[in-house]
Amino acid sequence: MRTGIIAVAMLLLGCGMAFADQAAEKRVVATLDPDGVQRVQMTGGEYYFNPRAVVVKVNTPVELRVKKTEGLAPHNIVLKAPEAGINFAEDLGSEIKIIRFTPTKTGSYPFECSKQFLFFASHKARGMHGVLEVMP
Ligand SMILES: [Cu+2]
Repeated sequence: MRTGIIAVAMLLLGCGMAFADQAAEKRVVATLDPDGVQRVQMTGGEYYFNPRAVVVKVNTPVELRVKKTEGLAPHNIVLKAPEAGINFAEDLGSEIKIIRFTPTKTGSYPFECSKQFLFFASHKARGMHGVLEVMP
């Protein structure tokens, strides 16, 4: 009986840690490299971005290094916030694509994949979107 309880407790603990890991993986704070550029690696696939939330510092150059996971569906990453110095739309490929910008205004800016196949739900509607958080 006692071992049963311990086994269940360990199982729950294990699940909790797995979820924590997943959550941590989906929100990433950009690393500020010695050259003063904040870099983040991202992947896009069916139908998600990982990380889903990217945190950067305002008025500091950013480099998003984005690539597509395996799969036939084409993907892109689009963020239109010219008022904050961010404005890009890049098709993703199996090679890393480098997207450079310097955010000039704090706030939360949504990005998405704007692809859609015929009459099917858009990639964005299927979950392929995220948010860039620009912090002071
Ligand atoms: Cu897509």
